[in-house]
Amino acid sequence: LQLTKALKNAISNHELVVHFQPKIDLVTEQITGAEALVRWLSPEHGLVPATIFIPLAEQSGVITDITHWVIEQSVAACKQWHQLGFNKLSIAVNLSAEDFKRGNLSTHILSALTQVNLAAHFLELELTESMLMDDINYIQKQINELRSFGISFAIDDFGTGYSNLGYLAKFNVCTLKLDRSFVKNICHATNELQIVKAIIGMSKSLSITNVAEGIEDKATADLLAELGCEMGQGYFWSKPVVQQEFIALLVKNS
Ligand code: G
Ligand code: G
Ligand code: NA
Ligand code: MN
Repeated sequence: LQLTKALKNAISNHELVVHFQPKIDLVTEQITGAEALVRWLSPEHGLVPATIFIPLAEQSGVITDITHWVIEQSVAACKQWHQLGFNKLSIAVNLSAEDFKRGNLSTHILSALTQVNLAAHFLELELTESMLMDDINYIQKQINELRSFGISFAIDDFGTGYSNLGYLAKFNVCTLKLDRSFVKNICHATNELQIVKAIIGMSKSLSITNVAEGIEDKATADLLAELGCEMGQGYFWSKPVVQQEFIALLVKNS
């Protein structure tokens, strides 16, 4: 309860920071974009993990403001990369189901893009499988609208939800992010390897791009590249970092 109260003032008190984790092309090893991950440094409670405060934000409704703020920060950061010459990079932002329950998500996204003059196709929105399950029509309508503006969508943590594969046909997703619970074991566990192989195979036949999450070593990165996975993310390259550090990574990587 105390935490929820403190969270309500976190934006106006400048306690939130967006970190960026690079997404890597597994063939060229170039940075192709980043995922935005919000951090809360509370003066009273210290660094509160997102796994703790995002659910609180969802329950209390503060998530709407947090999402809008994260999107504004993220498109501004992406615009800055472009201005520095890294003008192909994209930015991915996580959404909560709650974000679709107020009517003005797409208005906010469009105005954030307009404000910094960034083309919509540089923004990708990450959804979880469960979000496509409940209230399917309601959310699908907004997804279709956002898609008509050129925004792309990724399914996050793929394989850990109920995996009703019907939505893959219905939603025409561009990207599946392989959950790190599978990815971390592929070099040692046959079952995980076969699951990842099957997801990559299915994705190829549906023209869906794969991003493997949670890559922590070279052997895993190499094996995924060999299996035909296009992109990767993980501590092997970088943890999520602040904008200045991310720009330093871009310079080093170029
Ligand atoms: O990096 P990390 O431990 O913070 O992420 C933990 C969880 O919090 C992940 O599931 C991630 O998707 C979620 N998360 C991080 N940032 C955001 C955000 O800006 N919005 C939403 N909805 N979830 C986020
Ligand atoms: O949005 P999502 O649920 O995918 O959030 C990604 C989570 O995974 C975040 O908490 C992020 O900090 C974390 N993460 C990113 N790369 C790695 C990694 O290589 N290993 C581990 N253990 N976690 C990672
Ligand atoms: Na994510
Ligand atoms: Mn994930």
